[in-house]
Amino acid sequence: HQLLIATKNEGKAKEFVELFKSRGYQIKTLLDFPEIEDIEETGKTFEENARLKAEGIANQLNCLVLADDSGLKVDALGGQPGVYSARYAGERKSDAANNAKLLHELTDVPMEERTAQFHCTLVLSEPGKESLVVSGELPGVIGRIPRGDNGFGYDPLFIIPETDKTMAEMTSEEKNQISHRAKALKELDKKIDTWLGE
Ligand code: ITT
Repeated sequence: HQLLIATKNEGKAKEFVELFKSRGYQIKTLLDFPEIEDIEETGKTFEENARLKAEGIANQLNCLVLADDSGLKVDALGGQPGVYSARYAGERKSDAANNAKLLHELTDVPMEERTAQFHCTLVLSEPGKESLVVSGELPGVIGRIPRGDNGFGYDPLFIIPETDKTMAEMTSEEKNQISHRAKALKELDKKIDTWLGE
């Protein structure tokens, strides 16, 4: 099967290529189609935004499309930045700017209250068919200084308490064993064959 991942995020794209290696799909991403315009993420939930991306691109290109809408939910911030994770510090700001803003917002919050979850919702879509929706979450703690150079986004601040490593201090193999994205993909694995046959 050929599968188009409706993402322009290089960090996500790299992870999906690795995650799908063992699954026997030919993967392309929107980085291979620079002429396709950005889909505006006007939804209020991860599912709404993932649907906008998956269904919008599937209808445009008439093919099988997977979209990922993901983000960081911080308990002390009432679940923010959530669906706004990519643009927390403003439109087209860097990951470093988003991380700096998060650290600033949490300045007075002690370590035991810095709990958070990474969330990932995946929507698989094909024109004329009800989309398939799955999600995965990963709990962690937001550190006080960024650590590590791997991964992307908030990975340098997201500590996995069991290992005391941030996600950016893990290898991509380690991250792909435990991540919110990997968990959502495992849910997709359980349902995809039935859905494709419908
Ligand atoms: P696409 O819509 O093109 O896929 P995007 O970056 O805009 O790219 P989202 O709207 O889903 O994607 O925003 C996800 C943001 O959440 C992302 O930019 C990161 O800041 C954060 N994020 C999601 N998954 C992450 C991960 O595995 N590690 C670190 N940060 C992550």
